Amino acid sequence: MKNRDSYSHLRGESLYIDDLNTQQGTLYGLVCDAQIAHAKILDLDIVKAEALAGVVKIFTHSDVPGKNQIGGIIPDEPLLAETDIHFWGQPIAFIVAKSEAIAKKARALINIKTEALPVITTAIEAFEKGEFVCAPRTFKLGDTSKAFKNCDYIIKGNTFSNGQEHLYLETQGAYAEYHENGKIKVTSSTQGPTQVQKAVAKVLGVGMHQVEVDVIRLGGGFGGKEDQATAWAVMAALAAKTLHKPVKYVLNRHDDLRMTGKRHPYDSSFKIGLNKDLKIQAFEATFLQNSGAAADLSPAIAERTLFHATNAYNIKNVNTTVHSCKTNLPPNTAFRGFGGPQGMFVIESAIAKVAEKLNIPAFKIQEANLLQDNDVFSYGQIAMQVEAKNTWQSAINSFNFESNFKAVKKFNSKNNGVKKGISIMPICFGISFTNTPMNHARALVHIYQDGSVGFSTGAVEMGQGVNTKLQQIVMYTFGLAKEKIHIESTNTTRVANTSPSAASATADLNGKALLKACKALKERLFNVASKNLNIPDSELSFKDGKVCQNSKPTHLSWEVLIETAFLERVSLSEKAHHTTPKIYFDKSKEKGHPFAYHVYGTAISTVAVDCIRGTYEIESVKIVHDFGKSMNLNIDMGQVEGALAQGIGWMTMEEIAYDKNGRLLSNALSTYKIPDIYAMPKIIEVKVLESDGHKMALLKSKAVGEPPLMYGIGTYFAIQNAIKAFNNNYELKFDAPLTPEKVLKSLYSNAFKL
Ligand code: LUZ
Ligand code: MOS
Repeated sequence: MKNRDSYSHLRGESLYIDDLNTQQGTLYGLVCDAQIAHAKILDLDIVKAEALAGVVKIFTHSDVPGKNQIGGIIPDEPLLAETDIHFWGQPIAFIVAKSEAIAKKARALINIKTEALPVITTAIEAFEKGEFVCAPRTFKLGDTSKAFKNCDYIIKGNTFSNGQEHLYLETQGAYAEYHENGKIKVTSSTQGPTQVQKAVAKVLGVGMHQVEVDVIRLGGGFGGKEDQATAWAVMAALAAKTLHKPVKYVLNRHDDLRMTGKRHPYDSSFKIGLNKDLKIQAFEATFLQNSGAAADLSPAIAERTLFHATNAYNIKNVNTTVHSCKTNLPPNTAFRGFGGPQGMFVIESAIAKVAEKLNIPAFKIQEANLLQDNDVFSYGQIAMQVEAKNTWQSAINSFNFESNFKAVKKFNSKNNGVKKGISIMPICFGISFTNTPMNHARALVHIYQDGSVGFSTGAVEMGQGVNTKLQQIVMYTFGLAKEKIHIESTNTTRVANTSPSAASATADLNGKALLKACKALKERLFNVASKNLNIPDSELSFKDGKVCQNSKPTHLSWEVLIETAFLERVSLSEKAHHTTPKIYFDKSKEKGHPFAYHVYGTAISTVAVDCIRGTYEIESVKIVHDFGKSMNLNIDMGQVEGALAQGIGWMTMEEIAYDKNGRLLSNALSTYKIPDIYAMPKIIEVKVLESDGHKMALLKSKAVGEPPLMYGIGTYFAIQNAIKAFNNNYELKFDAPLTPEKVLKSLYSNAFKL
């Protein structure tokens, strides 16, 4: 089945916040944010701005009736600044006016006097000064000190991976309405409707039952709207509640880029020890996460870095620590992979460094250490149904790795102007929210008396295709065509207390709840059919709108069955609740079984570097991916390709830059380069691993949203290998993104030493 939204997307009919028909009297919001990264607020003068014709009210922290607090994990983030400013772009006041243009004029009239304080922009500096948003975490397995004593080779190194801008096509935004009895309805572009509801209630000082949050769909989220859609929705709600008017606030791109957090930059160091047989004996790493000015999701993201610090390798002695360092940048946040990619970049760098020292290709070390069944992760989970070697071997065979590797060598021996590089990138990604209590979901299904079906879940459609997969569940269970099924918007009054759509787990969690509700209805309807047809339940099924006996259609249609059930006063509605079984994690020991399962895969990347210009082309990325039993290969392939593009962007070209005062320099698409069609590999080939899937995945169709992003890490190392082929004096550096500027410098670094 095609993505159910593709038709309306193509015709421009899909609705986003900015497309909603605004009601008469709608007012427009705009944030006035800090133009300094760290300061004391001495005076906030809004008099002139508020006097401007068309300005209705300017809200500051003192207008908040409840708590001026939106921090999710840790309450350390005011909605509107009070006495201090902690990052450039921090919201200080919320202007509400009759038009966006008036609000913008008013913003220029607000006068803020500040006293500058010292600014920290890097994790290293924050670490040295002891500035953190939360306590460090350490995962340990075995005894690294002891293991290092017996290693034949020990290598140390440092790495840096930069942040990444989400660049969802739809910027952040919300539309808030005042309803009777003081109820507030917010339509929000959020991955987490319940988080928005909770924060609105807290800031307004009302119960969550007074707040309804509705989500139609998102024009992309990528993690950027897991936590950071909240502030704007809360501000719009605050204004709607106070003014009894509808209030709309959609950020323009500049404001969005400046005010929102991004993927966390990481400064890391590693120590790795191997024996002559290339088996990794010990691995230590320290991760300095640049958390920004408030915790946001940083503690959870830090944790996932540790979970993925050994990627798809079995290492028996591990000691990894992460520090969440407090800087004066916008609070960094969830981004596809959620700290996992940052962790995996470090172990891959460590392996590449060892390979350089031993003068062997990195794949020999990777291959010698791949994870197998019954290996133990550093966090105590025992690896089962491991597909690391299967995807690796399948990639090597299907894509003729050995002959391609030789061909690259041969090419390089004959060409000087262009050098090629090849690399292999295995992945292993844990599926489940690492915070066990978040792994639950609910669904609500109504069969209407004419036989049509409407359903709701807590899943948010953000382009990933979850609504299509959910619709498939209903189609399969009831044997109905898609036209018979309507999926409702995600709404907190229909499905409550939801976890955000995140962690690649949305289809698994919500789909399993939906399947359960549909199955309960199916059983009930089988009873009705069995009585009316005089056929045992066990012989019944639904197909093509008919009740079937032993798979052959009977005279009884779905519509007549539903009408009969209705007249017999059988309930045609059902809700269900799903929680992931078995998972747990004990933070006091940092051990447990946090993931339902893992997703595996292997990518082979080939690049060609222009050794005069430093530019490069990614010739191909060929992947064997572990989809399980994919329930929709069109959608899943789209996820793999999209994630790969995003991973390549992060590793090779997307360069976030702040100046030393904490001002974002890469503040537009002219200064922040994201991959376009020309940056994409000329060939992308994705092969499906033949496997059994996993019973904890929806219909054994494994989660697919985040894992393939990490294939992009392979291109970093392929480019390095090409540089090395040109300049044998080059020493590998781990400083992502590997932009053409950096490539050019590397091609000639130490090259002409006498
Ligand atoms: N969000 C979250 C996530 O709250 N917890 C997670 O474990 C997670 N993992 C990946 C992406 N988002
Ligand atoms: Mo996410 S990084 O799954 O919101």
